Amino acid sequence: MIKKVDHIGIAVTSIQNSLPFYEATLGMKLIGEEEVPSQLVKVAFLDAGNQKIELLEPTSSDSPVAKFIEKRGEGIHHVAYKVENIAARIEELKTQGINMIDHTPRLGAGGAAIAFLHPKSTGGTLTELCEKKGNDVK
Ligand code: CMX
Repeated sequence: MIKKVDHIGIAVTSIQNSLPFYEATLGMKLIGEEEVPSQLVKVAFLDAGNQKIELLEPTSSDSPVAKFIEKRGEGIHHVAYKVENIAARIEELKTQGINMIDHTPRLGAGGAAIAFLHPKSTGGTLTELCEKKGNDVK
């Protein structure tokens, strides 16, 4: 089912304040930044080799990321796995009793089709399926 880890999402209060650690200290290249209005977040993707790091900054206090930071503080928010044929993968997971947050794929950052699995169904880690046409990293 899983092709690879696509990215790790990290909740931050400010992308601008967090970037120097990833760019200057760790030496990662910034791939791009964009706003995802449907998720009430601004994101920045960094190249971590064969995977990416996604910094997530809430744009509203109603954002799931704002609630996460309020409850748990900044830090790892989700792990996203690259899949093919995401709609079929969602159906497979449902038949295995997984509680899907998204029952159909929706549009995520970078034009990817995404769907989240509820952390209560995954042993505590918010998990994302991600399907993107074309090649990895970028
Ligand atoms: N990882 C692990 N557990 C999490 C979590 C996360 N990221 N976010 C919430 N939880 C846990 C909470 O700690 C809480 O656990 P307890 O009941 O044991 O206290 C439980 O899930 C419910 O949390 P809540 O604060 O009451 O929040 P909600 O139920 O309202 O929402 C969730 C939780 C996961 C359903 C919601 O955050 C969601 O739909 N997330 C998917 C969408 C998303 O995160 N979008 C932002 C990223 C978008 C992108 O990458 O493009």
